Amino acid sequence: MEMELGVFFFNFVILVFAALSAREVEAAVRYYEWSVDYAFVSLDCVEKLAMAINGQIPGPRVDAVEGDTVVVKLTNNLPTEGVVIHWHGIRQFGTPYYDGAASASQCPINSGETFTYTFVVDQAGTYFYHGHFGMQRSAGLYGSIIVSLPANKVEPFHYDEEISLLLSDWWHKSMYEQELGLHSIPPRYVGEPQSLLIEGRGKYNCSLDECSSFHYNCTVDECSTSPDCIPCWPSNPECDPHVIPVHPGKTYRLRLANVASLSALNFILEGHTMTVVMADGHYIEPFEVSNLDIYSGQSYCVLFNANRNPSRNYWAAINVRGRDPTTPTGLAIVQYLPNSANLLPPSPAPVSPAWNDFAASTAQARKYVPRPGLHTEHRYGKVVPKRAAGRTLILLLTQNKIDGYIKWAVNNVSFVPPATPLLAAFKFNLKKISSPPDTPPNFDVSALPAATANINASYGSGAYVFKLGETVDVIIQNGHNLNPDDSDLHPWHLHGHHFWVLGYGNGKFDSRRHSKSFNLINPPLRNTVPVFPFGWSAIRFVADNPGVWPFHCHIEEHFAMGMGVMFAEGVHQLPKLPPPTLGCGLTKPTHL
Ligand SMILES: *[C@@H]1O[C@H](CO)[C@@H](O)[C@H](O)[C@H]1NC(C)=O
Ligand SMILES: *[C@@H]1O[C@H](CO)[C@@H](O)[C@H](O)[C@H]1NC(C)=O
Ligand SMILES: *[C@@H]1O[C@H](CO)[C@@H](O)[C@H](O)[C@H]1NC(C)=O
Ligand SMILES: *[C@@H]1O[C@H](CO)[C@@H](O)[C@H](O)[C@H]1NC(C)=O
Ligand SMILES: [Cu+2]
Repeated sequence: MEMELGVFFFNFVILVFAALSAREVEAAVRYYEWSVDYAFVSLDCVEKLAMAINGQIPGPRVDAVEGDTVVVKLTNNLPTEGVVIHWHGIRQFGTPYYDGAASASQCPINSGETFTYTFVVDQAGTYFYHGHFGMQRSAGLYGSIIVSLPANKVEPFHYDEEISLLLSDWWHKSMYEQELGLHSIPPRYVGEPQSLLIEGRGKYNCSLDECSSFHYNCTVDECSTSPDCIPCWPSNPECDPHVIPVHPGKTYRLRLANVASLSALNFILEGHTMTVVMADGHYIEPFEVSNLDIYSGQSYCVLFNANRNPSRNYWAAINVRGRDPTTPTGLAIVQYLPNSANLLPPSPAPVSPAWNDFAASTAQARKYVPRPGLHTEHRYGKVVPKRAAGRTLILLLTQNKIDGYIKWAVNNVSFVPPATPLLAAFKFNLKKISSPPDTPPNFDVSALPAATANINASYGSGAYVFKLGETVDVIIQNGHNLNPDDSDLHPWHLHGHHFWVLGYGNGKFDSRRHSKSFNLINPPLRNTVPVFPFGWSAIRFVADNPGVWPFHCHIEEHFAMGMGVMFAEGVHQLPKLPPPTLGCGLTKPTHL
């Protein structure tokens, strides 16, 4: 144990020193101690088993200033399972082993163990963290990371105060039932969420008692004497709507992030226009919206002025996009002070554009362009390489079967998380790691994607290996589900990088025709990009961050069913791995 602490301390000192010398501004250390536990929660009034950090869902908010070092000492108090936390949008330059992705960057933190994450937040913006082992994010393991500008820098827009909101979806079945259901024959899909949550609050109608298991006005005490009863109690303060107090006339910066398991969301601030100013931590040319699409894994900053009739309150609302919704609108209350928080807005729940209006969604996705001249002093401010990439991957997304199980596959390979974290496997050369195909087998531009006779795919746990500094283009090509007429929307997220979005298109990607349409003038930098049904999305990044970085669909269920790949870069320049990140699979001491 002493030895482990020594290693942590060593890394810690190096990091703070590096941050100081690079920026010549005093960087602080933000220290957190967290305990991960199971908890009975009633976020939408219906009680269920979930995972909480320090008893909270969302977990504690991480607040830091650009250049600070965040230290999170995490104790796993889950009695029977491991845990990891991923810091979504933080690139972990020099610390790939603290990225918090099971099977990629570290071994799961075992039950009863304490592990300390130490990393620099090098770019101001709105980020979040979440569980990245199995489907732990959908169990409630998530929270906000807010990185502010240091005192010597100013935002390129004005606001008086700021508010952060995590948006998500919620099921009454536990994560375990959901996961086992997906891995069953026939599959038991999780279905649409029962509720949508804003800052971990929703409101299920307790009278909708499909299976007579929970009852209106049934408290925990009453249920304890009735074995088939699940508490659902609408006046339970735990499921009171989240309240956003505002002062009339002031301008607010709203930090939004979608941490949903499944749902693409559309956010509305009733009666208020929003000006979008930041996407995934990058300043963008401001534009106004009345409703904002936000895909799982994405974050935005929007400004609004509390300039409406102050005698009433208003709804903040989220609706499902991209899937035929059966889930009611998720609602929070914008409280115009000094009105009471209990003053319900007099209007019905705000309505979003039709769930399948993909033309509207694509048009909004295309509106994001970077705000020029900002952040140029930083590593992330560098311009997009204009020359053709050294390596181009075309990743075809299909739904397949393996031994009768329904899976998602990328170029016919369905990802299975390996027991040995790939970072350690490369670092110590522990095993032969397979390379999945760069392009889909039998990819013919004249045919529709994945019109394959053989619906069977294969399992894989390999990685794409890139040379350090190589420019990489990835075309994510949507195919179809087992039903050939059906294609889902998939938000794709890359760890360790922010990538340039070069373009979106419908149908099949034709490199000769479509690469000419790439935006190489001012493509936006992001870490999560939607891939629309039967469409493609093209991204570019530079493989300049030695590590192993998951690139995957941010839908929890899809990644659990194999929809992801691993990118390994600079594998001969990997840093020393802290011993506490090891200990599983082939990294057991007997193998080293
Ligand atoms: C809740 O569901 C019941 C039964 O379907 C319905 O009568 C009632 O109007 C619903 N309440 C609300 C607030 O939607
Ligand atoms: C639930 O309890 C509240 C408070 O005791 C009561 O006002 C309400 O009528 C009850 N609703 C039902 C459907 O029993
Ligand atoms: C797919 O795999 C199943 C066994 O899991 C097998 O019965 C079937 O023949 C395979 N299909 C093809 C086209 O190979
Ligand atoms: C996909 O993988 C399966 C199982 O290994 C194989 O039978 C099939 O031919 C592959 N399909 C293509 C297009 O390579
Ligand atoms: Cu997906």
